[in-house]
Amino acid sequence: MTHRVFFLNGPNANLYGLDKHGTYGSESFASIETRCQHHATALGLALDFRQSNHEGVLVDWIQEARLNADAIVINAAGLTYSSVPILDALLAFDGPIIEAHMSNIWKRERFRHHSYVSKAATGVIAGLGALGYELALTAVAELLAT
Ligand code: DHK
Repeated sequence: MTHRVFFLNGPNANLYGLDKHGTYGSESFASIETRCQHHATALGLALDFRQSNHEGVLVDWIQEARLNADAIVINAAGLTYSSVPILDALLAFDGPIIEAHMSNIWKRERFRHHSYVSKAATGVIAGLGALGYELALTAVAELLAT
């Protein structure tokens, strides 16, 4: 059976590679998605990779995952530190949840040190850029296989 994974990306993730400070590296969001799709295929996962700048859309997708996904990888971006609605939606999901961040959020400003998403996450990966996204998919494949 092919496991289905929702990889949900929050506000401004579509700007990766375009940020003049280079916080998230030089790789474009489209290229990161391509990497993740290739890696998911190699792992035998069906990947649904999505991005929205809107909190309610992300909540709707997390609720949709209850019916249409076996696991969630989520980078809620700036909403990580504020969104109780995203936390509540994640808490209603039964499968593994990996919280992923491109940057090492604990090396950055204090306001990025408290994650609501972490309260629902099975595991957290941060600071490894797009490699971390691939590792998140590897983790999901392992967790779903056991
Ligand atoms: C991405 C963002 O857009 C920020 O708001 C977060 C996260 C960190 C990341 O590292 O992927 O603070």
